[in-house]
Amino acid sequence: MKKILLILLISIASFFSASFYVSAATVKAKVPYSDVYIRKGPGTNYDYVRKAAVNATFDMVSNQKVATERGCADGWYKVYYSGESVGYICSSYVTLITIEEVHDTPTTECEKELANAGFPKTYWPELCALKSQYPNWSFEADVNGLDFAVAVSKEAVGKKSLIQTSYQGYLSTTTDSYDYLTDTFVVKEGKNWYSASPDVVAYYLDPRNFLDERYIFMFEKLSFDEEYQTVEAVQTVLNGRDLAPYSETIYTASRDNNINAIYLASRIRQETGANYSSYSLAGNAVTYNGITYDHVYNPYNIGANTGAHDGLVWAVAGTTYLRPWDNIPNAITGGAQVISVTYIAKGQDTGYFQKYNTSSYSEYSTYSHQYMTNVKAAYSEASIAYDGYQDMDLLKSTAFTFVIPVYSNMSDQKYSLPEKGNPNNHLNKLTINGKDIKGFAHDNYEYTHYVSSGAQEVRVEATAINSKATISGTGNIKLLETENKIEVIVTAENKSVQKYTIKVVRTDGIEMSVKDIVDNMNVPLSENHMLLTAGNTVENITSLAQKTAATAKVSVTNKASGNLSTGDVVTITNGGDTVTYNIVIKGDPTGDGNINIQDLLRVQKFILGYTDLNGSYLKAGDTNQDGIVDIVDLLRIQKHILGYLTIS
Ligand SMILES: [Ca+2]
Ligand SMILES: [Ca+2]
Repeated sequence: MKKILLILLISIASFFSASFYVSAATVKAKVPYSDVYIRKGPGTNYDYVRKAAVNATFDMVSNQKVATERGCADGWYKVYYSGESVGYICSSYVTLITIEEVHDTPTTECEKELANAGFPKTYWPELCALKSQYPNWSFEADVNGLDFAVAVSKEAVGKKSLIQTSYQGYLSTTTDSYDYLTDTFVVKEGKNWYSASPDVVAYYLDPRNFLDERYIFMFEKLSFDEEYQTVEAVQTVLNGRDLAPYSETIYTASRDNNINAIYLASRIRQETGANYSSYSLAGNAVTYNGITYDHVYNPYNIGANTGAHDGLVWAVAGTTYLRPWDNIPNAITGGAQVISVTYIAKGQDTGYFQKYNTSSYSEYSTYSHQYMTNVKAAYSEASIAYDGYQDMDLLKSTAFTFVIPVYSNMSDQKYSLPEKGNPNNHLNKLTINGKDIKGFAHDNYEYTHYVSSGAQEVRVEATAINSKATISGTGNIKLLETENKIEVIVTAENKSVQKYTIKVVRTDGIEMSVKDIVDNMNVPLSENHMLLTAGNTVENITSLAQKTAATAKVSVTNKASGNLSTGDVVTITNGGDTVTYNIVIKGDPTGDGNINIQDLLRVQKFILGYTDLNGSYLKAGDTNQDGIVDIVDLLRIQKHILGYLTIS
């Protein structure tokens, strides 16, 4: 669907400007359920293309239903997904929502109220929809003045925002969280808690993603209200759970500490399931300061910094808040005191603010003193509380107050969840003309490669670390310029892209350093020694160098031509660059260029301690380059002389 967004920008002088957005309302299909399929046609006889994410909204081809071919008697909606692709969703699972195109100037009473309260325009459509459905609800803006991008960066570091998920695209790829080379993520807590990616943090931090009747409860103001917070409501939240018999205790603790009772029960359910199978409720024994407590409980996991056991230690590590918590009622009531005194009374008086301390009236530093690390904790608790209210039929009748943060510099679009796939877009191999490119590293993205001025093409090949990543830009590539830029593009499963650039320079060689030339010659080096096999000559070393760089000059001390010997010194010059190498002919410790009986005797004497070998001559005696000259080298020289092997 093409929307026409007409933007008139009027600027009057340099200090005044105004903008107006004009557009019609659009209807979208929202899928508030899990496991709903988008299919290729209007019937269950068609394949599905994918599942819709819970609460995903889709642009509609038409808001008229299409008759079913099989299943879904109510008919199907034809929708756009992934941009322009078209699919069908069973209308039974769809709620039609009207999105008023955002405009700058409030027009309705509701918008005027919200604007006056400090809500920017991007909050209006959904809050007004809620207001019309639930007239008793009220919304307060907490305009915190925090830059949204800064808030994301502060909440996405270290262990502040953790997630359990099978979607690797949701995980952080910072160096302390992920190793591209091995494609492994670092467990930050427990068995499978990982750091969430900044995009995921942005999604959960953006209040506009949760302005629906279920998830808005993360912003519910958490003070006690006897009008609707009853023992029965607590029982509803804990229905079927082991702690249901403690509903009265939870209710009383809430009332006495001015905490929302339904929220308190939701917190217990979120942290422990409110079941004895939880480590924190099983009545495990804890020894602290030499004292053993046989049964310890912590239904809120307070102080569980690196795991549930820490919470049990905290539960006996002091006498405040009714500790030690060696029985469930004390643990329930003492924990309520902690939450009340240290969070709600200090300005973190919503589930959201307890997870993300961005409250402008918090007594603790922004981004610190956060109850949970789970990036979704407030979201999950909101869902539990909502179910409780709904089961008690309290949604319409109750005058809930929601305190919703407003950040500075939020984008006009809500921040959305990232792609789910693996994020690895790195290479583990990059070759040019069949050889590893010089200086290859998976995180080195720029290379220079020299070829002779007559070269017509190069062959570039690459493999990615993760098998689900795709690579483009490889193959036989024609060289049309002096400098040719080759871009190898790696696209990860999650669609993130990494570019590796190879500059291929056709040259007669004058720009090349001697080191580059020697690298291209493919001669093994050991520090400043060139390790050669017997039979190499001044001419062929010169020719090798000049094949890479025609301008290279090669000279050998006291030798104009012919066989090279151990002990020769070769000087290579190109442009202004000069490097000198010591020649080692492997198996020639005598330095005459041949491998013969003299070399055998020289090594034998060295092993027996009758003579010494140094520098190039010692390296020449170490025919297998294992760092020592020993009987193995002696035998290799012997076999070489006898023709059983060739030292190479
Ligand atoms: Ca020799
Ligand atoms: Ca050796």
